[in-house]
Amino acid sequence: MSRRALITGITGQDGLYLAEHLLSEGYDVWGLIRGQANPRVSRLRRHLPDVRLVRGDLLDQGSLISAVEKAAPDEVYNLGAISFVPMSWEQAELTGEVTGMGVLRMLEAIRVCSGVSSTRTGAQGQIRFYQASSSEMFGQVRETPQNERTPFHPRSPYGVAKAYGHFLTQNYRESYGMHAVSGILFNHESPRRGTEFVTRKVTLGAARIKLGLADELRLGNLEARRDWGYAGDYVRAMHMMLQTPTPEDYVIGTGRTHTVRELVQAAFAAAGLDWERHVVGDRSLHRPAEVDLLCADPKKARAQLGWEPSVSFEELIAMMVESDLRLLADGGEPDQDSSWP
Ligand code: NDP
Ligand code: GDR
Repeated sequence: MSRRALITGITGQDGLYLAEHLLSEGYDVWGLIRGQANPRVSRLRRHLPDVRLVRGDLLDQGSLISAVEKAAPDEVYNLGAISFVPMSWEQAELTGEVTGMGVLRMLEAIRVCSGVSSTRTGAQGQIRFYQASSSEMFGQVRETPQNERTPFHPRSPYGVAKAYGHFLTQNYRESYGMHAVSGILFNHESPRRGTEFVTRKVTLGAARIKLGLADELRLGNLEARRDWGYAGDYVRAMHMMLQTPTPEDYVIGTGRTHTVRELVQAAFAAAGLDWERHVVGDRSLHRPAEVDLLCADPKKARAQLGWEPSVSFEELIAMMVESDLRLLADGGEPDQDSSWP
């Protein structure tokens, strides 16, 4: 019988790549979808008709228990979250509920459905759990590069909520013997990245300017540094983490860091443009507290999982610019259903 996976956040960037990867590995893939008429669900159905859908919401404990009962998964990947950092200041409570408490509700759903308690710990054949932890937990970094032992100092309500989910995942592993792991993933991007995140905003902006659809691009802090990799590579790591005999947490990133300015230079150069003629600084896009520098130390993942990134920063940005040029030249709209490459 094929193995079964349940993915929360399946309509997001990572959800789709992970579903594709697990289907290619022979999994029976289930996706948790929320809302009554969520437009992203039709896009998902069209791209991946083989994924089975189950309704539920990370805000609703009962719905998660029902979803786990119905899908009867061997593995649960908790990717659902409010993931846009600036939104977490505007809706801090909601971010805490979805991105933080959502982890508790998902772990509880698994615990209850598996009959695990403080006196009956997990055994062979239990449901394995992956939590989408984030490099945002390192925040104001204590050391560079950051590894699995680097202390956390989150700088946004999003980062704080992710730290809660991270420690809770560890705690359920230690309290109940659950096979629960956290992947501390650094920024990962793709042509499917949401248009609110800086890489996609820049590649789309450069493509619009190149095609004469816009003249300027407004951006916030150009000096922040991030370790940007390709989402397709990172979902392979999620799967690998759940296949190890003992559950452990892993840092996933490239080990290289670039400024937002370098990202802009690379994207505009790929479109054959001079960025300084078009990019305008906008103070209103700066954050109340910034994460200045992130750079992964992925040695543990390389040594224990054999994981390596396959796409360089320059290749990633060129791929995204090319995809956005094609999309806009074909008359596509980035946020519409039909536009997911
Ligand atoms: P996206 O923002 O693209 O996707 C977020 C997903 O969460 C969507 O499918 C959304 O569904 C779902 N979601 C939102 N609210 C709820 C809710 N109340 N109940 C159930 N599902 C909900 O994120 P990514 O794919 O980029 O990231 C996946 C995960 O990895 C997230 O947890 C993110 O925080 C984390 N992460 C991402 C990194 C990155 O660089 N991409 C790096 C490190 C961590 P809907 O369509 O219904 O809105
Ligand atoms: P981040 O990604 O906050 O790292 O979180 P984002 O792409 O939003 O920002 C990266 C950096 O770029 C700077 N920046 C801008 N950002 C946006 N969005 N828009 C702008 O106009 C802009 N100008 C400059 C930001 O200040 C920041 O320093 C992402 C998300 O996917 C999280 O869910 C995930 O956990 C982390 O990556 C790892």
